[in-house]
Amino acid sequence: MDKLKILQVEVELVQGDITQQDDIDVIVNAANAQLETGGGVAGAIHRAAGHGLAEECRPMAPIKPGEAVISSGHQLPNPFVIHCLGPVYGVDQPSDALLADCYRNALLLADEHKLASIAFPSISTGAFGYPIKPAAGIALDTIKAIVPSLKNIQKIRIVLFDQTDFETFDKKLGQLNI
Ligand code: AR6
Repeated sequence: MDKLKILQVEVELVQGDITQQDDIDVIVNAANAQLETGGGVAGAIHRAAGHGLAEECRPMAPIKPGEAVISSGHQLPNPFVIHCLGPVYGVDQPSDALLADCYRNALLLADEHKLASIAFPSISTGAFGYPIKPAAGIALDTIKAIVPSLKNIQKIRIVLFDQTDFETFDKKLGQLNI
């Protein structure tokens, strides 16, 4: 299952690159606390957006684990970027609650800005070491719990870079009790 409707919101999974989601209003960055370019998904987003993104973000840094801030998308195809700091697994505690905060805060921030569509990467499961299986469960459970509070968002996409990560999320989506 790679698509599911929860109330008014379509939740979908795709395998691909978060910087190439040109039908989406806001993409989420798995950022570092300083909102600097960094590696992984953050590096890809900053490269695609151009230098203006880091410049705009500088005054908003540092952010804390679980926090989300919004910027414009610069040269990305998306008008906005939401930057979330995921927990470093086993270091920022409780990691599960902090990871859930990322998804919840990003969704609420996008909804406050009256955006209709949002795309997430798998936050914290790269350099920050969060195991993909529990991370997928937290991401999808948090989305399910927050959907009834959303007024504007109609599409939530999760973009998985790796095929195996896609399969893990796909299985969890199939297990979500709607
Ligand atoms: N599109 C979608 N997903 C991607 C892409 C992409 N272009 N590139 C990587 N991924 P990570 P974290 C996946 O390490 O664990 C950075 O250096 C990747 O396969 O980007 O939250 C920051 O500056 C993985 O599943 O984020 C921070 O210091 C997922 O994105 C730190 O890493 C997250 O991997 C954040 O670590």
